[in-house]
Amino acid sequence: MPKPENRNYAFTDAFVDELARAGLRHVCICPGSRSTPLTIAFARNPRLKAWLHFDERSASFFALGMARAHCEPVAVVCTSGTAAANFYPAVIEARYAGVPLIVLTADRPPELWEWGAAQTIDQVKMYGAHVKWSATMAVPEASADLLRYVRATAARVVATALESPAGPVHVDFPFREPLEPVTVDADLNGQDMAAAPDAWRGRDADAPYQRVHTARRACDPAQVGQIADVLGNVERGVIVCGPQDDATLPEAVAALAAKLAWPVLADPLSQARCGAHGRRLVIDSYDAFLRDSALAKALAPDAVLRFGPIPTSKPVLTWMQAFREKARHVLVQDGSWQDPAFLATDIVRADAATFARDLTAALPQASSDVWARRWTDIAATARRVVRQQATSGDELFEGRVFAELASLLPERAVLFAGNSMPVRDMDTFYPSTAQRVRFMANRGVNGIDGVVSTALGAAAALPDDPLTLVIGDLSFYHDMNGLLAARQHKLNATIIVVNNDGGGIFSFLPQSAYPDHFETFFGTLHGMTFESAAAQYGLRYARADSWAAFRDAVSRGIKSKGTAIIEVPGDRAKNVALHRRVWPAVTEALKPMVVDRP
Ligand SMILES: Cc1ncc(C[n+]2csc(CCOP(=O)(O)OP(=O)(O)O)c2C)c(N)n1
Ligand SMILES: [Mg+2]
Repeated sequence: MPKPENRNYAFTDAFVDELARAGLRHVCICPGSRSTPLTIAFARNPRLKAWLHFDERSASFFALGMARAHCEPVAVVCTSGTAAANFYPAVIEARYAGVPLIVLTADRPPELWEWGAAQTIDQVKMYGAHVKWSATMAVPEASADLLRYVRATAARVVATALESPAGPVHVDFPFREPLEPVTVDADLNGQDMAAAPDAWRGRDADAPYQRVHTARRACDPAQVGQIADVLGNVERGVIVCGPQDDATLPEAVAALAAKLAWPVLADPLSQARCGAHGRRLVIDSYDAFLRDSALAKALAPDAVLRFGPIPTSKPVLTWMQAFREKARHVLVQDGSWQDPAFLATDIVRADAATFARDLTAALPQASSDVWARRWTDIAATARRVVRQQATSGDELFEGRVFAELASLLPERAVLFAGNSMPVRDMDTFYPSTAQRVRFMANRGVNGIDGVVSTALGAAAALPDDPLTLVIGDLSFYHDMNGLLAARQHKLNATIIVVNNDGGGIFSFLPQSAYPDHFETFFGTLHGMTFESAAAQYGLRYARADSWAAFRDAVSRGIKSKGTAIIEVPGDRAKNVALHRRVWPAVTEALKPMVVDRP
């Protein structure tokens, strides 16, 4: 490391050096003056890639998308004032989705707080309970002791962000002037750098200042044995997998399901629905068939083993609630608590994949698979009917987007679903396939904000895996600023905007029965189309007026370099009717399969 020019750079060079030693590879930087010591320290560190963004809200969601795609920390830097407040929505999503985001805000020094200094707000613990740790740094001094504190803080920031449950960490940096890298001899006078090389240059051989050894939580064998005793005797059990990003979980769950002979209700976002792992017991069409009350009753479980958050599908939750009195409900969750309906009778605080493997080893092989076969037979019929319903005729039915994508996406695709209807339609209409597809969405707090940026961050993180985003028009509009990153960073992505001219989801809700206010405040007709938005950001554009045009545009989008926007015109009222046509067709087809519980 070169000698720092002044006390600010002694701090920031050491901090950034230590973040890199702890494994940080990417930082998103927004322009500003007060943040100059951080910006320049990041820009000149050869081990880090800096991504420039103009808009802090988009920058922080982009960083969130990168962190989520890589399952590793990503940093984001801004100046003081409202710039830092623009990070807030992404910080909240990171907190609830368990994403390791490192938020670095520059600040005025304490003597200027609350004295009318420009661009100065209270940044001490400004993200409240939404970060795992918030540190306000000491004002920089160039001494060995303070640099050891800086290095240890950086190590702690990375470890804290990653420790389960992963999440955001905030560090506020008050800087006095000069902010630029001008040499100030007096700052470094009296310092014998050779006497404290660990502080000034970091530990030898690129070793981190502090290596943090964090264990994955596991249950002890006696606890695993107890749960194996309970579940091993149950025939009518199900495994339910909610949204999660651990790529090793699907295989572990497949082995566990095979041992128990239980079906696996796999949310696409659990990563267990599609892929090369064993999918024999994976149930994909539950959202359609658990709506049928006769069938739901006939399939009442005696035990539920649930991994992670509640799945997207409302019918699954309703079904679990309906039989809560009778079913032992084991919830495996590491870190956060994921039980909004208070269903759990047993809670396992352990890493999910580790526990799944330990439990598999402790269980005897189930003797019968009659129960599991019932589920897989029902699912196969339901899947066929759902597909038939979605793809018959040539209306531009929103759910069909996902049925079509299942045949269009290549191996190693990334499919990002916007909140509102896209994430729900993905659950209902994307079948289980052998293709490895990484499913993503911002399901921490289900915001329709920042979705374009999060998806583009994931595209930046995974440049070899073609990314497709399906997003509603309001959500797309909300983060059009985020499109700049696609051009600026030459990202490859296919963005499918389902433009039903407003909030389509509200037509499914009871508010739709109040016509005096519905269209104005919930339907929110806006009349926009997005060809000119694509032009503004220099992106390719296609309007899909037919399914043939859709397939053609998506295939071209996936194969071509750059980012394409494909607009699919929707009709909110028709969309509700088409969705509501699917469920009775499924019920009708499954009637012969309803066998009452003996
Ligand atoms: C930041 C934020 N604001 C408001 C909401 C409430 N909300 C949920 S869905 C929705 C409508 C979304 O419309 P669109 O993106 O077009 O999707 P569609 O419902 O048409 O599928 C709104 C406003 C939210 N989830 N997040
Ligand atoms: Mg819409």
